[in-house]
Amino acid sequence: MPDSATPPADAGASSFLADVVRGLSSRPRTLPAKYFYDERGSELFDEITRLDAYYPTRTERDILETHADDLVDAIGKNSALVEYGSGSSDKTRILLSALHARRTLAAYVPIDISEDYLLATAERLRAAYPGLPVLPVAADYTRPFRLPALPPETARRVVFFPGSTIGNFTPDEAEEFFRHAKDVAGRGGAILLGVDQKKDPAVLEAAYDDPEGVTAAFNLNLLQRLNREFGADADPDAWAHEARWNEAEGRIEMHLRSTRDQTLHVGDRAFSFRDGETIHTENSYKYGPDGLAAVAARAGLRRESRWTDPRGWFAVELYTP
Ligand code: AVJ
Repeated sequence: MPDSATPPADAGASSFLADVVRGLSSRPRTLPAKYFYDERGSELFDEITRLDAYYPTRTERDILETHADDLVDAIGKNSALVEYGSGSSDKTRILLSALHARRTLAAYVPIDISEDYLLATAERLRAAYPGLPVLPVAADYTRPFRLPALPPETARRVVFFPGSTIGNFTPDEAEEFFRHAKDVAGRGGAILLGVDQKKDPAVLEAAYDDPEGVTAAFNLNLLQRLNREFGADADPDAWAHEARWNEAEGRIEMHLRSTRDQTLHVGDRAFSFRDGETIHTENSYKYGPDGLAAVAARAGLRRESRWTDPRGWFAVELYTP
């Protein structure tokens, strides 16, 4: 992934529209989950992480807090922590506090697509951790990007990918992700990530279809985003949120189900939907205890350590080349 290709300034918007047209033209119809996160979507996701039903964020935080000392040891001395999709760096503060207390971190490199938010967060972190080099990179980490120059004392790079975002990838895509992350980490480096675990489907379905309706609003926001950005004419009342556990694939799927026959106009395109037809908007893969390690092994990575909560609902895992 690290490379020099610089996309043109409007590449973001035009590839979004191209992805939308491609996804709505294909069968089954799909929209890529990465487009959930405009400003409204990011707010809704923040709200999701505070829901009673949505256990992953809270559980991962508990794991990081409980095992902070072990994690600091595993990350090692003079590491540069490179976080993919850092957002508010909220959970990372648990690690940063533990690492900074021992003055053992060489640099923190948050990577995020939303530049304003990233730079504001970087400023707050510099204030919270005086002396820590915070080196933000505004980029889509699924595209080529370049790492900034790291302080000379940097001994290794540790890629941090929390939140079970890896669950949005199919196992093949996750393998591909591991190959790229392995390149970024380099020899002597490591990958530290959070991965949600298989559990009672009732717990999973509740986490993705909360009684408060926040996840439904998050899913529907994708259509409203098309209305805002491309003048589409989606009627939010004509679409229903759906979360299903797909046992065969080991994933929670989110869909938007058309509640009537209708035509959706996006730009100069028209897409017809029958009553009950769905747009598949997200996969959230859940792994068994050794499931992700098997995927990583295909990318030439070895699992060094694994930390989990008492119920085994979520895991934080460390991989090395
Ligand atoms: C941010 C991809 C980890 O899959 O749990 C939350 C996104 N979707 N509720 C997840 C999400 C619906 C979340 N990830």
